This record gives sequence, structure tokens and C-alpha cells, in this order.
Amino acid sequence: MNRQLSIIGAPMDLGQNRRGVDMGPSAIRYAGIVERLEQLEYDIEDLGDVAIPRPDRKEEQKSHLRNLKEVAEGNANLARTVDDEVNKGRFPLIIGGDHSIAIGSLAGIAKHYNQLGVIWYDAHGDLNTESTSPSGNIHGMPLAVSLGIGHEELVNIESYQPKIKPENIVIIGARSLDDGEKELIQDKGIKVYTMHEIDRMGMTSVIQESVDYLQDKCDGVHLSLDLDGLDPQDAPGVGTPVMGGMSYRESHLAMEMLAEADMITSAEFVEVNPILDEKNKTASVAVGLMGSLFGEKLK
Ligand code: EXY
Ligand code: MN
Ligand code: MN
Ligand code: MN
Repeated sequence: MNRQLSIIGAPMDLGQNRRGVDMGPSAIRYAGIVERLEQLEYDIEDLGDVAIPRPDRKEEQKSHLRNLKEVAEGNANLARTVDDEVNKGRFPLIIGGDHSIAIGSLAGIAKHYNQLGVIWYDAHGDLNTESTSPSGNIHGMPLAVSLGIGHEELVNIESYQPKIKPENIVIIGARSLDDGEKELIQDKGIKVYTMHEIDRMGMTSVIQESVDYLQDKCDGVHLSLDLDGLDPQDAPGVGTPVMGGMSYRESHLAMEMLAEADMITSAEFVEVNPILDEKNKTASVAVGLMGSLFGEKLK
């Protein structure tokens, strides 16, 4: 694992309609992210937060994409910061913020790889487009956008597209997929482990298969971990909770196995909303999972 780690906050709440997720980076810092990772002897630089524009309340929403202009601008800022850190040879650890920030993370990262793999740990597919989205919320679209499918202002951030290829994606924990997302998964042949598979196979086999699937063909792997992938009992502070999710223990095991496989080259933890949380539990869970991902067990 790269020992040079840059923490980048992305206080974005405009990709959905519940306020408070913009305070996710503060909640995660308060839960002790820096101290936790310093114990593992990383060289850590906390770069603070990238600038996210305020929404123009007077502007009529002209499209079915809520806050399109601001989400695009905030993600362009994030992409530049992430790109700089990767250029310096540092591991970008991005903390959100709603999941629309994956658009900027991947825009900054993917140009550095020929075959970037992505592990999308989430209750949702985040594969909607303007026409399939039931909500108009861009946090339900970042994986599609990164595949080059979506509004041009989003897919062209950093002036290249697509960022990733369907055969380099693994979705883990899906249990709330819209019809258009299911069609896209079929069409593109995207690998998905739903809760059904996780229950039948066990997390050990799911991660082992995911590692085998990505390891040889990818030259880097980005972990995009949405806290709503976990069961709401373990991670209540999220805006779109879905029952029947992965437990803290399963997730902890998943992170430890990814640490052992030594394949993750960038990561983001998103959707922590301290306003909806119980005593910062979800931020603490996020920090606990980072501890495992960055090798607590291996040390
Ligand atoms: N599929 C629903 C939508 O597109 O509105 C819900 C998306 C929630 C996305 C969360 C963050 O992963
Ligand atoms: Mn998500
Ligand atoms: Mn989700
Ligand atoms: Mn452990």
C-alpha cells in the first residue's frame, strides 16, 4: 500500500435533497480519521475541503438534474485536487459528501490508469441517467456518468470520457435498483453482488471473487464506499437507507480482505450525514472501516 495519504474533503450536499451530508467530512474528522491512520504509520496530509458552490435558489430548475451546474462545478474542483495528489504519487482518500462526488474523484483518478477497476460498495447502483432517474438526484447517477452515460456537463469533467469501463466494475451490496439501472447492468454486463448473493455465498467468497475478477486486468482499483451499503442499524446516518444491508462485521471483513489483497489505489467514503446520525455512529463506522482498509489487522 502507498504510505503517502492525502485526505480530501468534499462537502457536497447538492446531489440529493436532504441537507446535512455536507457536514460528513467534519463528522469523519471528528470521529478521528487522522489519529486512526497515523497509528498505522502513514504520512498523512489533510488538505481540508474543496470548494463546493452554493445553489442558486432563485434560479429555476430547468432540467430534471437537480443543481446540475453546482454539482458539475464542485466536482470539477474535486477532480483537479485529486489529480494533483495522484500526480505527486499520493493515495487520495476522499471523504463526502453525497455520492455525486464520485464523478469528480474518478475524473481526477482514472486518467492515471489504463484499466482502472472500481469496487462500488452500495445499496444502490447509482447508474441512473436523466431519463431513468425517479428523483433527478445526481447522487443516483455517478457510476453511469463515469461510464460516459449522462449529461455532457458531467461526463466531460477533466475533458475526457469515459472514465471507466463496464468490465472493470464490481457492485457489492445492491438491494435497491431502478428498472433503468437493471437494464444498463444487463446491457453492459456489469458484475453485481446483490444482498442475495452475499447471503448465499458469504462475504469471504464475494470479496475473493471480486479480487480475482479485477486483479489481473486492472492497473489500479478505486473503492467507492457508500455508507448506505451497510444496514441502517449499523449506519443510520445516511440519506437513503435501505433495510437488509451488510453488517459492520461483514464490511470490516471486506476491508481487511482488500487490505490483504493490496490492490486498492484510491478510495472514497460517502453519504455520512451527521444530522441523521446517532451520536456520530456512522462517521465512526466509516473511520473503523478505513482502519481495516489501511491495514490495522496486518500491522
Ligand atoms: N435510485 C434512486 C435515485 O436514483 O434517485 C436512489 C439513489 C440513491 C443513491 C444513493 C447514494 O447511493
Ligand atoms: Mn451511492
Ligand atoms: Mn447508496
Ligand atoms: Mn479486525
